[in-house]
Amino acid sequence: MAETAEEQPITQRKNGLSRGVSDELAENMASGWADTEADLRPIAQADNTAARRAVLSARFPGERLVVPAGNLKTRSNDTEYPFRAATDYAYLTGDLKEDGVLVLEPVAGGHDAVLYRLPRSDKENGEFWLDGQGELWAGRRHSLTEAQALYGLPCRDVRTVTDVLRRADGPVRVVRGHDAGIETALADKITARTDEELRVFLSEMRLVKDEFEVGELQKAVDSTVRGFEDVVKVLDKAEATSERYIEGTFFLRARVEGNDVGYGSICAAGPHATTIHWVRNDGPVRPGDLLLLDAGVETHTLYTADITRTLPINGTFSPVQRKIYDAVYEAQEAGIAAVRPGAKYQDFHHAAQRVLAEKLVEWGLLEGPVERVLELGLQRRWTMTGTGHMLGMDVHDCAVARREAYADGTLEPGMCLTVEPGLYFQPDDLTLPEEYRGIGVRIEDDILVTEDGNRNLSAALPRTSEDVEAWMARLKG
Ligand SMILES: [Mn+2]
Repeated sequence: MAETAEEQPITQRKNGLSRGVSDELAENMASGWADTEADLRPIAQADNTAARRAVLSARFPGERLVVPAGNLKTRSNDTEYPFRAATDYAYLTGDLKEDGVLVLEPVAGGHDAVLYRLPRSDKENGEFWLDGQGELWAGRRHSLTEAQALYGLPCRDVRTVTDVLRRADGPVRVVRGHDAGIETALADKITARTDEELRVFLSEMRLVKDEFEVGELQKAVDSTVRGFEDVVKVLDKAEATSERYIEGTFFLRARVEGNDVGYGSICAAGPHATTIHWVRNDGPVRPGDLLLLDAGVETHTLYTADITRTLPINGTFSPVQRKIYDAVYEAQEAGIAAVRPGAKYQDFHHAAQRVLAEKLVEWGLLEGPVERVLELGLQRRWTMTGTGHMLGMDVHDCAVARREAYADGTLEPGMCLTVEPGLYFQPDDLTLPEEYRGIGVRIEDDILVTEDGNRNLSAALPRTSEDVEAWMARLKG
């Protein structure tokens, strides 16, 4: 609960600011500040978030639904990790600040949505300047009136929410994993099973993107395309330093045009490209090797791109690099062609895997026939991963959707997924001829399912080996 001057001074703040504060200074700091209340317009997606809340409301009539934003997490001592709002909370409100809680209160005919949020800092009791998270230190927050205008929701002080929820009767569900305080307050009213149903429903809601979301995904992709161009332009600087130069270059674009990167950038030069989740990015960048760059800008509304290109660092593929690259390209073409409304979700995976299995048999790395290879999954020693995943606010979006709705489901217009086949020949794989070892290739694009097929949102980046070389020559020239 809010502390007030009458109850108790703020003494246990981690920055120790309250030590040695005279009454005169306390009184001085409490006043003399201008009223800065602003008249704000609704966020661009206010109508979309309202429509999403209406869908959620219809699924759980008569039940109180609690969706927390999450809290700051300590990195060390008194510093915190950068905050990233919980996806479900951001999806339903558009708000991205810490400590918020969306509550859908059941009423006749649906729900009333209330957004609980931190208000402006209290200046009277010193919170404003004595608390390390007070506005004087951490920056101005929106007032509840401003937040109400922005998000189109009645806003209340979040420091009252646990009491409100504890006092309330009737069934309640909470999205778990983000706010331990809320879960503790509701401990005797919630069950893991019913809460999981809420989480699964929200994940499945996000399978089909609305028009606003598709626009944001395109923005994320467009920024990512520029980030890839930035990287090609500074490859010589990466050669002089390490993969970190590539990571830093892409990150600059992500921070300037978006909120952040949507996931840790994979900047994998040479044999590192065969490590699927290579995020250490501390290796050398050598001419003659390939660079596998898997990165995505996250927009200010938290939609992320997820794109991979595999580039010859010196600008030209060697014959064996080109052979492997062209095979992966052919597999990706087959995968993308299988993305259309009405297709089974797994069709694009099977289409891409078949091409790769054919190539591996053709090169003598696997014994045919191809049908037997596919049946036994023998190609997976070198294809390793699934061929893609849903994409949205989370890079692996809709991750808790039920199998029948996602992996065993059917594609619909508005779904967005990655198609990202690859071949990964480990440097220590003794079953391979030496010339293949240490080569990893992945090509990944972001594909929107449309009414009559699909649209490649990342088509602005070249994909064929010839187009990649021409594009690099132009940027480096
Ligand atoms: Mn991906």
